[in-house]
Amino acid sequence: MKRIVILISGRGSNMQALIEARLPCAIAAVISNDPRAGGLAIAAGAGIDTRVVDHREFATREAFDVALARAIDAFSPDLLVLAGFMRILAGAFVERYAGRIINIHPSLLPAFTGVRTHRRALQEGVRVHGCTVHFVTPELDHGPIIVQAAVPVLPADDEAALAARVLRQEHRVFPLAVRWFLEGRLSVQGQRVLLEGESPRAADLAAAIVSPEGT
Ligand code: NHR
Ligand code: GAR
Repeated sequence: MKRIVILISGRGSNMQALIEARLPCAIAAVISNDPRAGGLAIAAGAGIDTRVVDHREFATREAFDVALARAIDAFSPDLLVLAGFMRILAGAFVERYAGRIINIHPSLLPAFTGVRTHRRALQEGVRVHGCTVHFVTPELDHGPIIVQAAVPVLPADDEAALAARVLRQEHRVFPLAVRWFLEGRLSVQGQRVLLEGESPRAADLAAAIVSPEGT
């Protein structure tokens, strides 16, 4: 059975969605860079090993990355999953797990890389927003895209309302993408991700994912 390690920084609702999806893998550990992350208690409650590598205890980003890699490697994961992880990782860290790190980002990449995506989407007046699951590469938020889900931006939306609508989609597509990885169905060709065995029926499914769920 494949092993995954999940990295979090906060609430951990995406991590929880992965736990509840009963994926065909062992969740070897949940690791947070912040000891206050609410997700740590959720993971512990589910019987999963937890660790904290507090970035504030390190003088440099490189030293943090090295300590984080050491904590991760103790669990020898096949896949590293960033679920609301809020620290930028240097190229050397990413290369160590090349092709084996995926992230969920709260925008339709390549729009709105970085943080505070919902606020910026509202400011820019976009009509469609969403989330992206992608492979992590050294260039921030620019790795090959595995799956996206779109939602409408409604006139009355504030940041919280829009974030909540996007989050519901995150909880649907993130377990789906991790499952595809675990099943060995994903391959990367340049910047494109191919899903093995994608049938016309699967194309219907993809269409359902990108169709707005309403409000
Ligand atoms: N690292 C690499 N090399 N490549 C990616 O694609 C990465 C990554 C690390 C994290 C997640 C990403 C997101 O989904 C992610 C993708 C944090 C920041 C950030 O600015 C930006 C993007 C992401 C995560 N972090 C600040 C920092 O100084 C701290 C911000 C804060 O604590 O609020 O590291 O959005
Ligand atoms: C999620 O919306 C995730 O996409 C986003 O933070 C939230 C974490 O929620 N990630 C980032 O912004 C990464 N920079 P969660 O802790 O409940 O999963």
